[in-house]
Amino acid sequence: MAVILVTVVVSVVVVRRATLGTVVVQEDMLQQGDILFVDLYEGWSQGGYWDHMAFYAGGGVVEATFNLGVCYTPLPEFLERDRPAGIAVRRLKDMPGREEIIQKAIDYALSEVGKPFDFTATATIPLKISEDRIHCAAVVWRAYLAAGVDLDSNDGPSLYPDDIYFSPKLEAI
Ligand SMILES: [Ca+2]
Repeated sequence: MAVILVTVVVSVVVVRRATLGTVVVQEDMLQQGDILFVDLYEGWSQGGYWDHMAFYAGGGVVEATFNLGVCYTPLPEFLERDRPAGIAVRRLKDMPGREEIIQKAIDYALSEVGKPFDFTATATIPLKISEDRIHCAAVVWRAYLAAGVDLDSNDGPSLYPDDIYFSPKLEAI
């Protein structure tokens, strides 16, 4: 029984790692509107694989952290801070009006800078109902929603980074 259990657990871990591949991020591979997902090795997310995520606005990311709220962080600083974290990048698929959608999302994300952190993300379940307090997944979700694109792949009142990662409207780069 123990052997079976261990085999199952190992299989699950292998599948997760194989499925959610990470990349070495360099600025010249990114486009504005890309979404960066961060897997911290000692990550605290209990609701999925990814612990943190951010919106690439060109030169840096708009992100929400529990100590700064919504902020703009230069890309090198963002990449260096959590090293050696695993990072994946996803991008809005080709769709009608894609350029306008991304521009609206950028404008909205930047307009969110300065808002306080939504502690539902660290307390229990990251909710998406607050417009005044924003957590990391909500930064990205609200930006694209303002442009008419809902990236929450499973709907509901909660919003984990994984919910957005698995959106069929995004593709890996
Ligand atoms: Ca959801």
